[in-house]
Amino acid sequence: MAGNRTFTMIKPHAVADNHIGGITAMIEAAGFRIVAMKKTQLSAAQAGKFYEVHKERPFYGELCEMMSSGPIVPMILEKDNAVADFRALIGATNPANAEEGTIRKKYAKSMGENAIHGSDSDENAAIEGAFFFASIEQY
Ligand code: YYY
Ligand code: MG
Repeated sequence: MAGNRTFTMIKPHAVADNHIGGITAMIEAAGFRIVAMKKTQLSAAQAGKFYEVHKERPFYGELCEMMSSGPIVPMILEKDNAVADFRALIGATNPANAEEGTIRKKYAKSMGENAIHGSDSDENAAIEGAFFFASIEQY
C-alpha cells in the first residue's frame, strides 16, 4: 500500500532566488499538507551522507558541494500516494525533460540546479524525513 508521506527540500539556488513562497504555493495547491518545515544549511559532509546512495556516481562531488552551498528548506509532506504524486509534481530530474506545470519546469536552472528534491520510495521518505526532523517537529 502506498504511504501518505514524502520528504522534499528546496535546493540552495531556489532559496537564494526567493522561490520558497512560489514553490510551497505549488505544493499546497497540489493538495499536499506541510507536516514539518524549516530553513537550515547542510555541511558538505551532511550533504554527502544524505546523498550516500549516489557516492559512486560522477556527479556526487558537485552535488554535495551545490547542496551545501547555501540554505535549504526541507519539508515533510502528507497526501494519499504522496511519494508518486510528489514525483509527478516536481517533474523530471533533467529540467529539459520536465513537463509543463511541474515545479522543475518552472524553477530548475539545470540538471544540478533542479530546484527541489523528492523521495523515491516510502522507505526513503521515512529515512530522509528522520534525517532532518525529530518526531516532535512533525504535525
Ligand atoms: O531523484 P532526483 O533528484 O530526480 O534524481 P537522482 O537521480 O536521485 O539524482 C539526485 C540529484 O543529483 C538530482 O536531483 C540532480 C543531481 N544529478 C546530476 O547532477 N547529474 C545527473 N546525471 C543525475 C543527477
Ligand atoms: Mg533521487
